[in-house]
Amino acid sequence: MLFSDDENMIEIAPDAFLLKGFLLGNSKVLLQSLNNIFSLSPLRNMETPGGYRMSVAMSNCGEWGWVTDKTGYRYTNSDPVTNKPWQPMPGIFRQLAQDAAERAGFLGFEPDACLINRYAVGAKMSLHQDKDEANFSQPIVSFSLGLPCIFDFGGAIREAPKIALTLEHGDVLVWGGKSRLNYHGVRTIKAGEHPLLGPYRFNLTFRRSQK
Ligand code: MD6
Ligand code: FE
Repeated sequence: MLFSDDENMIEIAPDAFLLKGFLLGNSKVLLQSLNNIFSLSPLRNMETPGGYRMSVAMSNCGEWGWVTDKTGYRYTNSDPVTNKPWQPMPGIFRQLAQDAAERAGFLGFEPDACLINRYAVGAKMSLHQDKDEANFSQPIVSFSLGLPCIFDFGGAIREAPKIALTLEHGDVLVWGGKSRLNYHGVRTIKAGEHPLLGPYRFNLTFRRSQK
């Protein structure tokens, strides 16, 4: 089903919205752009400051990219694997992210970073806050493609109660304002095969990382 405002936008918390099926109709063009990015800035499993290898493989596009290594989490304007700038953010990515933000009531979203996460079956992302940005005034827009996941959305402290959302191919989450620093995580991806994306879940997270 294609996106229609009223039925498919669910407020999950103050200033946090799930836009069911928002990307349907753009899957193929998104996948083409992703494959182009991966050919130039390959997916890699980065190392956490604690010395663990992440189960999620990552790349970035846009002016700034999120990275982690032994020395910590940060945004860089070049890819540490290739030592070249990150690939530009495709126009269709920016447009869809801005449109989704606007639907959710956030006008003037200007993302300068797009983190691309690829989850193989068995991968997960532990509960965390997104707080490496220099700018919390803009929302985060997050695209889900491929296999579904269960996404835990909590509160401002780690111990706060969580709601479990199923995120499916084509869904977009937009959150900012009062929810911008809420804890969240992705539970272990279950075995499956998506017709377009294979045995993977992809997540694209758009942010304003700099002032
Ligand atoms: C994911 N997403 O969905 C991981 N963070 O794979 C995130 O960590 C995330 O979806 C901030 C805002 C939206 C998100
Ligand atoms: Fe996050």
